[in-house]
Amino acid sequence: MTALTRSDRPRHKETRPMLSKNTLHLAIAFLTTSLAPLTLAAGMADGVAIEDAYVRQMPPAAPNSAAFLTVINTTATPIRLTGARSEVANTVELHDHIRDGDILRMRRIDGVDIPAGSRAALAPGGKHVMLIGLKQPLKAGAMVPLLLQFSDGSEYTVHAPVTPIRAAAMPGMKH
Ligand SMILES: [Cu+2]
Repeated sequence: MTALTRSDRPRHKETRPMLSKNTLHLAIAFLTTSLAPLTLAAGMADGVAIEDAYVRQMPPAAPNSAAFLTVINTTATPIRLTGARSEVANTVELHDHIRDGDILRMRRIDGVDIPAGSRAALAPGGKHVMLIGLKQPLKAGAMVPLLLQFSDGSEYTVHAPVTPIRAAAMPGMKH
């Protein structure tokens, strides 16, 4: 299971209270109240979970990479992954592969539907989270924060380890 935190849009803006003597008790009060919903979400009380998230390690000069993960929806309503962000890349898009002769080409997609009580795997050769314009080379084992956005406005942050995968698993990576 991947470490998971949830934050709704209005909450996502990070606040970092200064811990001076005068404000320490206020800061403690803030932390006590703000941690409660995060703890709840980490237990996936709302029935959505992200599993097996990882980012493909690339050669140092590679401009792009991709993240893979499985979204699990145990709720009674369909959900839709509509976007993602990460601080490691200039642009993050949802992609799928289409077969073009012998080549699998990638194209941008608007979202990934996860039916009620179902799961959707974003895996090599299929749908993936494209990390375009890496700001620095991704080192194996490093944890990449990935913010996943859903159509109901909810957002999840997963930390995906950078993992080498076999070249054969990613045929014809072409846009
Ligand atoms: Cu792609």
